[in-house]
Amino acid sequence: MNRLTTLGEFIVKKQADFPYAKGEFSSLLSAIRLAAKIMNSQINKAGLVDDILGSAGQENIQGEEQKKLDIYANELFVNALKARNQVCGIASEEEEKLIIFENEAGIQGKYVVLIDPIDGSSNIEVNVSIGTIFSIYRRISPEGTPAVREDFLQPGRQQVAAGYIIYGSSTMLVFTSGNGVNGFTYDPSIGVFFLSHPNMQMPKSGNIYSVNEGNYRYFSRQVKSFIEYCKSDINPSGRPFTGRYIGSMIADLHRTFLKGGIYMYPDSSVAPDGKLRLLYECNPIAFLIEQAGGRASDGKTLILDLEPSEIHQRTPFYGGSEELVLKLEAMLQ
Ligand code: P6P
Repeated sequence: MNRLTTLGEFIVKKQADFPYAKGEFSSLLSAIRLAAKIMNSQINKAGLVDDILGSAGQENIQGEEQKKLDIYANELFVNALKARNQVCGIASEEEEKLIIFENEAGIQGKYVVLIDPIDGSSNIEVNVSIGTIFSIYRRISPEGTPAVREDFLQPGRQQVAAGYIIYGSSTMLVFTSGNGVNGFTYDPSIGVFFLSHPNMQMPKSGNIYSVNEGNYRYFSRQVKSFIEYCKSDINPSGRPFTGRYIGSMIADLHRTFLKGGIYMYPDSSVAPDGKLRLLYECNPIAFLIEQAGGRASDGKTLILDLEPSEIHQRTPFYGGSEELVLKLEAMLQ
């Protein structure tokens, strides 16, 4: 049997590549790894465990109905990260306000983590892949003091690490710490993530476009033109692209990483800033896409260069194969 590398071994082996490699960072990643394993077990039996499935009967900051699993995942990741004393604060899609750790260990934490605990949660009941997205920055405020808003409002280019967990036909953890993207597949029989997708590379082009065409009538003329381009025979493939839209960003983007193409959540007349959140959805995904050789922008500016102003702000998002995102940007001019 070929020697498989576990996530733990990978972190140790690559320790020198990690920023500020004094072990805090690997401890932080191992907290995420632990929470991912627990989430995996809960999601895989969600249909059987009625206290996990279904609506929590309340809304999150986005005004979206919170699913019980959203709340469960939020508490799980927050507690797992808090327990490691490397984190001085957390921003979560499920929390209106920032979570600032003011205890002695918390104020010494060097990192802030921004997280979408369960993205695509509306798909829980229909057994479609869902995901967790995380983004990690080194704080800019002085250690020994409570984290402040500015620690969380750094441009995506400042991230020290980012990743996602996809709970699908298999559970995978895909992350970057600025030296390429690596994918680890979970073996639940022994509770270990194994390196299965080393050095993931985004195909430079592709023939899959991913957008909710139910919103077509609300898109700008230029976005409509690009969608028509994808459906025509004048694109480089000489034939209409394949349309694939799962409605779970992580599932759509994981396919894009492996097969190429473009995932789009445009601005529209009914959603002038689009729907996706900049800090804990678009920035981490854009970091991964750029590290894998792809491109992610809001149609004009690279996502990682946007200057955040609000924790829960939204942005139009176009990400995937560089050739297709460049073509879209040209058509949006
Ligand atoms: P729509 C899920 O809520 C999400 O944030 C992404 O995971 C997904 O791609 C998108 O929204 C789906 O939104 O408006 O197409 O249903």
